[in-house]
Amino acid sequence: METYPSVCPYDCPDACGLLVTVEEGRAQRVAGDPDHPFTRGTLCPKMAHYERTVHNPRRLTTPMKRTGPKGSGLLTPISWEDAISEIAARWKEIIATEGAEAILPYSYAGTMGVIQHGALHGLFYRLGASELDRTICAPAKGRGFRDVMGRTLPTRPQEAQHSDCIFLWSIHMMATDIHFRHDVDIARKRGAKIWCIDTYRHQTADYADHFVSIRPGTDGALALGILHILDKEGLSDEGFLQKYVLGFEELRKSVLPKYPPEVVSRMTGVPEETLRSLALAYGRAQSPFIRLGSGQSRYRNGAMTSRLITCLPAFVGAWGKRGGGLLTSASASRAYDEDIVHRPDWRRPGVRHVNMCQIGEALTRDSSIKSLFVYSSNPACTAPDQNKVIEGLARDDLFTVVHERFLTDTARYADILLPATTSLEHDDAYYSYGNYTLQCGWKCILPVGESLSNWELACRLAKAMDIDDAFYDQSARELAEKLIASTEKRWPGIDLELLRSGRPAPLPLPENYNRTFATKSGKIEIHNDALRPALPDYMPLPEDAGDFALVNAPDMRILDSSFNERDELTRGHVMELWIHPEDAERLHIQEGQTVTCSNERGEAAFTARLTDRTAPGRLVTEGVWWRERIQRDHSINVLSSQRLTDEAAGSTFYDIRVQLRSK
Ligand SMILES: Nc1nc2c(c(=O)[nH]1)N[C@H]1C(S)=C(S)[C@@H](COP(=O)(O)OP(=O)(O)OC[C@H]3O[C@@H](n4cnc5c(=O)[nH]c(N)nc54)[C@H](O)[C@@H]3O)O[C@H]1N2
Ligand SMILES: Nc1nc2c(c(=O)[nH]1)N[C@H]1C(S)=C(S)[C@@H](COP(=O)(O)OP(=O)(O)OC[C@H]3O[C@@H](n4cnc5c(=O)[nH]c(N)nc54)[C@H](O)[C@@H]3O)O[C@H]1N2
Ligand code: SF4
Ligand SMILES: [Mo]
Repeated sequence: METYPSVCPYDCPDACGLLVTVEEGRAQRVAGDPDHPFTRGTLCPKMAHYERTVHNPRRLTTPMKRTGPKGSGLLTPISWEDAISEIAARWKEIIATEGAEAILPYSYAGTMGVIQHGALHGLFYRLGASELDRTICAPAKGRGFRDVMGRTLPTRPQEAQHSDCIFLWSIHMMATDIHFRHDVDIARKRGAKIWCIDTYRHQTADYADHFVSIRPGTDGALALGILHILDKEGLSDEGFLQKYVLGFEELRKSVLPKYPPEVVSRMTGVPEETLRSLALAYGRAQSPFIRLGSGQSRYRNGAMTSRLITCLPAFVGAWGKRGGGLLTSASASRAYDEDIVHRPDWRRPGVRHVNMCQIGEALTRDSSIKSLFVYSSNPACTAPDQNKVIEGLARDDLFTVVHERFLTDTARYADILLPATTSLEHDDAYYSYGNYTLQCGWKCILPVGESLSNWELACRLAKAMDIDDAFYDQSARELAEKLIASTEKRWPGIDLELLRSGRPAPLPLPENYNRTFATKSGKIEIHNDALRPALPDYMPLPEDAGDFALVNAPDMRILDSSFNERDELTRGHVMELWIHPEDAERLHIQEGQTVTCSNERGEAAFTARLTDRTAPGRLVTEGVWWRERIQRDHSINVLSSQRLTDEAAGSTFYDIRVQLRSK
C-alpha cells in the first residue's frame, strides 16, 4: 500500500491537493491533502470517492466503432491501430477534397491539467483545421475585471480571513468553491458579516448572515445603487480615489445620479431597506472583500455587469487593505508558459474560428464542417441550444471522433470512440483559478484498459497524419519538466523542487501585489479610454417573451456534466424545478408533478418543487444531467441560447425566459 500526492483535475476553482492510496494497482482511497494551503485536508462529496470514477465499471476500455444509428451508442470494439488509421484516412480525404478547415476540434476543461488540456492544440494548428474559441465558461467576467483593473492580480482568497465584511456575489460557494469556506469561517469567528447576493436561496445563502435576492441579470444596477448610496453618505475613500483611480468624478456626475435607491429597487427587485443595509455594510467595513462568481456574467450584459461590480472596491479603497479586495479568478494560469504545449507558432492566420457557444449553429448552418473531434467535453449535454447541437451531431455526413472516459451523450454520436485516461493514469501540471497554488500530478496507477491520455493520442495522430516532428517524441513528463522550469521567470522565488516532487507549491505573491495596478495608466480605470463606452453604465437586458426567468445553477453532486457516471451521486433530485408557491397556485401546479418549460428553442420536463427559496416569476433548476438520468430526452440546455455576452463572446446560460406549463 502506497500513498501518492495528486491534484484534482476538474474545472473547479479549488484545484485541491489529493492523497491517493494505491493498493495492488488500484486507487483505494482518496483524501484531501492537509498540507495544501487551500484544501486543508477536506474534499467535496464528488472527489471524496474519486476511486469510484477511476475504477467505474462504465469506464471505456477500448477504441470502438459505431454500428447503430448516431445517438444510439451502439458500438463495437476495434484495435487502436485500426482506429487511428481510419481517422487518418478520413482526415486526409477531407483535407484533399474540402481543405483542412473542414475539420473542427471541440474541447474544454474535462481536465484542467496544462498538458492534457492543450495536448491537441498543436496538432490541429499544424493541420490548418478550424479553430475553436473556448468561451463557454465565463470570459465576460474576466473581461469586466480587466476593463477596470487590467492585469492586476485579484486578491488571494486567504486574505478574506482578515475581512470584516464578505460579499459572496453570485457564487454558490457551498457547491463550487467549498474550500473558501475555511477562510470565511475564520473571518466570521473574528466578527465578519457574510452577505450572499444571488437569484435564489441555496445552501450558500443559508450559510450567510444576510441574503439579498436579486432579479437575474440586474447586478450592474445593484452595483450602481450601492455606489450611489456610498457617495451620498460620504463613505467613499477620497484619498484613495484621488491617488489611484481614474474617472470616479465623471461616474459621480453623469452616471450615479441615475441610480437612486427607489429606481435601483425597481430594477433589481431588491427592497430599498435591503439595498441601503447592503451599501452601508460595505461602505462602513474596514476591509470589505468581494468573492465574485460567474453567475452574474452569463447574460447579454455580463461583461458590463462585471465591470461595474469591479468598481466597488476602488470607491472604498479596499485594494491593498489587509482583508479587503476582490477575487474573480486567481490569475495563476499565467504561471506556466503554455506555449510549450500549445505550439502557437503552428497556427495559420486567417483560418475559420468557431465560437464553442455556437457549435449548434456551426454544425447545422451548412455542411462545411465535415469532421468534429471532441475531447475533454460533452457538448451534447453542456452546450447551449441542445436541439441544434444534437441536430448537428446527428448529421450523417459528419465524421465524429470522441475521446472520452465514459459513454456520454456526445460519445453516443461518435463514429469512432476512443478511451481516455483519468488524472491518476497520466502526468500533468496544474494551476488553480481560485487560489495561488501550483502542483503537478504524477501518474500513480496504470491506464485502465487500453485508455490513452490526450497527449499520447496527439502523438499517435500526429504520426498517422505524417507530421514528423521531434515535438511528438517527448513524454508528458518531459513537457511537465519544461513547464515547471518556465514558472521561475514569471514567479521568481517559487519552490521548483516542491513542484517537481508533486507537492503543492504556493505562488510567492509580490508584496503590495494588491496595490500595484497593472493597467495602462497605472491607476484603476473606472474611465477607460480604450473602451466603448469609456465610462461604465448599466445595460438593461433586452425583453424576451416568456413569463418566467429560468436560472440553472450548479449542483453540488456533479460538476457540469462530469460525475454523471456515478449512480450514487445522481440518485434523486434530478431535473427538479423550483417554483414559488404563489406561481404554483396560479398555475395549479402540485408538488412532485411533472411540469414543462418551453421557449422558442424547445421544451424540457421537470419535477415541480414548490418552495419560497425562489421568488415569484423566477424558476430555478440545478445541474446539467445526462439524458439517461432524466425523464424525457431533453435536458436544461434545450432552453438555453447561443446568444453571446456584450463583450468577450461568452456564454449566456442564465439569460433565459420560458413559459411554464402544468403537464
Ligand atoms: N459542484 C459543482 N462545482 C462546480 C461546478 C458544478 O457544476 N458543480 N461547475 C464548475 C465550473 S465549470 C464553474 S465555471 C464554476 C462556477 O462557479 P460559480 O461562479 O459559483 O457558479 P455559477 O454557475 O456561475 O453560478 C453561481 C451562482 O450565480 C447565481 N446567479 C445566476 N444568475 C445571477 C444573477 O443574475 N445575479 C446574481 N447575483 N447571481 C446569479 C446562481 O444562482 C448561482 O447560485 O464552478 C465549478 N465548480
Ligand atoms: N445549462 C447550463 N449549461 C452549462 C453550465 C451551466 O451552468 N448551465 N455550465 C457551463 C460551464 S461553466 C462549463 S465550463 C461547461 C463545461 O462543459 P464540458 O466542457 O462539457 O464539461 P463536462 O460536462 O465536465 O465534461 C467534460 C468531459 O471530459 C471528459 N474528460 C475528463 N478528463 C478527460 C481527459 O483527460 N481526456 C479526455 N479526452 N476527456 C476527459 C469527462 O469524462 C467529461 O465527460 O458547461 C457549461 N454548460
Ligand atoms: S472541491 Fe473542486 S478541486 Fe476540490 S476536490 Fe472537489 S472538485 Fe476537486
Ligand atoms: Mo465553467
